[in-house]
This record gives sequence, structure tokens and C-alpha cells, in this order.
Amino acid sequence: MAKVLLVNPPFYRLLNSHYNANSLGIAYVASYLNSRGHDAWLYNADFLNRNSYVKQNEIFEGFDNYKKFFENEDHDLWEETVDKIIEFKPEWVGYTSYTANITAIDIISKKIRQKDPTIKQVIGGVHATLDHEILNKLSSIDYSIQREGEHAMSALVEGRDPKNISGVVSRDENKLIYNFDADVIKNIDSLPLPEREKFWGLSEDEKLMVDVSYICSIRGCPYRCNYCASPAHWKRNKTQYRSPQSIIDEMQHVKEQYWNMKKKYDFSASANTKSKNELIIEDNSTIYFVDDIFTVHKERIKQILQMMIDKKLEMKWKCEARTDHLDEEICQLMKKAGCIRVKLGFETGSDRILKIIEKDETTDDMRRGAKLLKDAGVPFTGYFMAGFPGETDEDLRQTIDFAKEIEADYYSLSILAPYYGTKMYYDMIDEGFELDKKPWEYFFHQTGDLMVNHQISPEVLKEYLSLNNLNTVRKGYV
Ligand code: B12
Ligand code: SF4
Repeated sequence: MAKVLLVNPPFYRLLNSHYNANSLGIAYVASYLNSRGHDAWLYNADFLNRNSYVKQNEIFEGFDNYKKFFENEDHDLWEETVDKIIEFKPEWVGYTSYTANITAIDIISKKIRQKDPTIKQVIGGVHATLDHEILNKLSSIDYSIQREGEHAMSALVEGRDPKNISGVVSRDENKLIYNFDADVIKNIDSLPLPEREKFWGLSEDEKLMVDVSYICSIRGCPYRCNYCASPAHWKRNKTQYRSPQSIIDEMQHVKEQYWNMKKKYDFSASANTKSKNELIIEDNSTIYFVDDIFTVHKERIKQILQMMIDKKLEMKWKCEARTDHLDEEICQLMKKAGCIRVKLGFETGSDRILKIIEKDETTDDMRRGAKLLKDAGVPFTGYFMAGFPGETDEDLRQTIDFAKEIEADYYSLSILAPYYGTKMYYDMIDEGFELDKKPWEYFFHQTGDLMVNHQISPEVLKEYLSLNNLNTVRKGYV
């Protein structure tokens, strides 16, 4: 039996906010390990014992303070994280990684190595999957795992030779040994439900503050938008779907096990919603389907929604979708089945830019989809971006007009950052942008630090950002 701690590194805390939700990637790896008799726990180093969240614009205004954490590797916050990990006495530590987390993982893993060199350290998740060379950059990490971690991590902790485990990158003297991506898990229904109990370092009261209502029903996305990391992370043609029955079972499980707990915390997590009570999202009493496009298969989604209604689940939920994967029947069923928010990536109001970013969707598709939701009475958040390569003032003006026209219930406005691993990232490097020289921790959008478009005039950009006066919210919650 191996003792394993799976860590979600600090991120929002460094921006003066926090995120208390259960991180599904490591929760799946933990439950799989536990089902095989190991002792795997989750440690969310981003957790904070308070219920105030800062607004989206405040998060990004705090970017300078955020940078300071990375300049001081001995900051108390890193020491606190390391102490919590050491206190667990793990044999194995596994970090989940978005690109923005890599420097934090480097700082933490080096300190762990110094304090106890016997602990084996592994990195998995999005960045580890996208960056085959990550072990060359993280000197204290022993193994990196590409794509799904359940099988590869259990093979590692069970002592199989890393050189022969699919998905594992290891070191041999001075070179790396690759084993390609982990084999795709074809039957995701067969996986145990994600871990929702073993939270390291939290008191019983604090455990009630972890939002365990996140559900993943699809692994992957069949589209190819060139600013998005999903196609490279999951591989478009390998998208896997859970059965409707297993999703309903998980919803029922969450409701019965966790929604009746005595809550000692104001669960209204949306920071900017006081004026519209009906739109407040409450942690731990709203299911969040984290799938890239929950509605991607029309017949499948209709079946799921009908089952939610027939089983009288009466649970609130939110999801991500595309406007071209909605129809009247789906929207009506969504409303009846308890949907309180659909997150829609409109990105731009310019059809020219939609083509350039290979969105495979038009503004007319978007108008149609937004109207279907409105007619059915399902609230939606509109996600927009500015600063695409080649975008002109005229394109951005079209975005501003379009954003107003569609009358979303909430808006999330970003300045584009080409994420590591996206087609756009490599195209920009080919064009001479030195994105590969930027610190990892800059790789999240909205700050403008990774802006690649210098032809948009400051006035129009300001006008776009002033849409902030519309109902903008903290990213992630709506
Ligand atoms: C939900 C979500 C969030 C939530 C996370 C909430 C939470 N507590 O989990 C919120 C809203 C907070 C969020 C925030 C951000 N997100 Co986000 N998010 C997602 C989303 C939609 C789903 C993630 C998920 O749960 N997947 C389901 C699980 C099962 O999959 P998984 O995490 O990949 O885990 C599997 C493997 O990767 C692997 N694995 C994962 N971790 C580990 C660890 C070990 C040790 C091992 C062995 C294996 C392993 O095994 C898992 C099971 O097979 C993805 C897109 C997507 N579909 O993946 C984007 C995505 C991960 N996010 C992204 C980004 C950019 C961000 C932000 C930077 C955005 C921002 N500006 O704020 C922040 C960063 C937050 C941070 N902590 O650093 C990008 C990452 C791109 C990149 N190169 O880093 C993605 C891919 C979106 C995209 N399409 O481009 N996000
Ligand atoms: S932006 Fe959405 S639709 Fe496009 S590839 Fe990414 S997840 Fe799929």
C-alpha cells in the first residue's frame, strides 16, 4: 500500500482570492488509487478558510503582487505548503499542473526534495501532457505523466518499471525516456467516482467548505479552436463520453451524500451577484459539469436531461456549451431539468476573426443559440476575448456591439493570452513572438502581459474593457 498526497498548487491565493472546489483530475487519480488499496489524499493548497472572493477585475489588478510571490521562494506561503505536505509523511507526491502552476510546482518540489529526498514526486495534468520536456525544467520531479493519470500513477506506485508504463516520462542518466500518452481509458464509466472525502489538512468544519459538486461527463472535445488547449490535451478524435445513467447516478450520490450537510458558510460564491438574487451560484448546491461542451451530442444530452426530469432530481446545475449545439428542445429540457447557467464562449463578434481562430461557428449561430436560451429562460454567461492576432479596431468594435446585442446575464471579458500547447502558441512563436521566454506563471489570460496584438488602439481596448460595467463576474464561478 502506498501513501500518496495529490496536490493542487496555490494559484488564486496568490491573486488575493482562492478556490475551494474539489479538483477533479487529482480526485479521479486518488479514488482510483484508493480502489486499489492505496492511501491517497487530496491537498488543495489554494484553499482558504473564508468566503470572500474578489471580483474579476480585482484579480487582474493584483497581478503585480502575484508576481512577487515568485520572486521570493522563501515566502511564508511556500513554506506553509511544504510543511503541510511533509506533515502527511507521503511516499509519493503528485502535482496537478496547468501552465500557470509550473513555477509554483518547481518551488515546492525543490523544497520537498531538500527536506526529504526519499519522497518520490510526480507531475500530471494539462501542462505535463502538453510539455514532453517538462522534467528537463523541473529538477526535483521524478516522473511526469501524459494524459490520463489513473493507470499510469497506480503502475508507478505499485513499483512497475517506469520505462515500460504507458504515459510515463522518466530519466535515464542524462536523457528522458518517453512512453507516449497514456492509453486512452475507453470506458470511463468503469472508473470509481472521484474522491470527495479525503481532504488533507482541513478540519471537519473546513471540509464543509469544499465544493464537491463538480462532475466530468466527457473527456475531450472534438473541435479545434486554435487558442484552446483542449485539442492537444485530450486529442480531438479520442473524446470519451460517460453513459447518461452513470451521470444521473453521480448526481444522486452528490445530492444524498453532500447536499444535506450542515453548512456553516455562505455558499454564494459569485462575487458580483448581490443585485440579481436569482442568478447567485451557490457552492455545494449547484452541480458544475466541467465538460468542454456538455451538449455536444444532441441525442445524448436530451437523454440525460430527460432522465434528470423523470428521476425528479430537482438539482440546480451549470455547464459549458456551444451555441451551435443547442436547439429549442434542448433549451426547454435544460430549463425543466434545473439548469441555472450556461457558459458560452462567444469570444468575438467578428466573423472574420471567428474564421481565423477556427471556431467553426458564426455570429449568426451564436445569435440563434443565445435567443433559444433566452426564450427558454435559461441564464447564460458570455465569454469574450480581445487581442487575437490580426484583430483590428473594427473587429473589436464588432465584439463590443455584439456583446451588448446578445444581452448575456453575465460577461467575462479577457485579453487573449496564447496558452502553452495551443496551435496559436506555436504559430506566434514561428512569427517571432518570444512566448517561450515568458515565465510560466504569466500564462493565464486577462492581464494583458501576454498580449500579442499591438495594432488595437488603446481607446477601443478601453471601450471593450469598460463593458465591465455590464454584469461581469469572477471567472470560474458563472
Ligand atoms: C474546471 C476547469 C477549471 C476550474 C478548476 C476548478 C477545480 N478546482 O478543478 C477553474 C475555473 C478554477 C479553472 C481555472 C483556470 N483554468 Co481551467 N479548466 C477547467 C476545465 C474546463 C476542466 C478541468 C477538469 O476538471 N477536467 C476533468 C479532469 C478529470 O481532467 P484533468 O484535470 O485533465 O485530469 C486528468 C489528467 O490530466 C490527469 N491528471 C491531472 N492531474 C494530475 C496529477 C497527477 C499527479 C497525475 C498522475 C495525473 C493527473 O489525470 C486526470 C484523470 O485522468 C479544463 C478544460 C478541460 N476540459 O480539461 C480547463 C483548463 C484546464 N483550464 C485552463 C486554464 C488556462 C485555466 C486558468 C489559467 C484560467 C484563468 N485565467 O484563470 C485558471 C488556472 C487555475 C489554476 N488553479 O491554476 C486551460 C489550461 C491550459 C494550460 N496550458 O494550462 C484548460 C485546458 C482550458 C482550455 N481549454 O484551454 N479551470
Ligand atoms: S474552445 Fe471549446 S469548442 Fe473550441 S476546442 Fe476548446 S473546448 Fe472545444
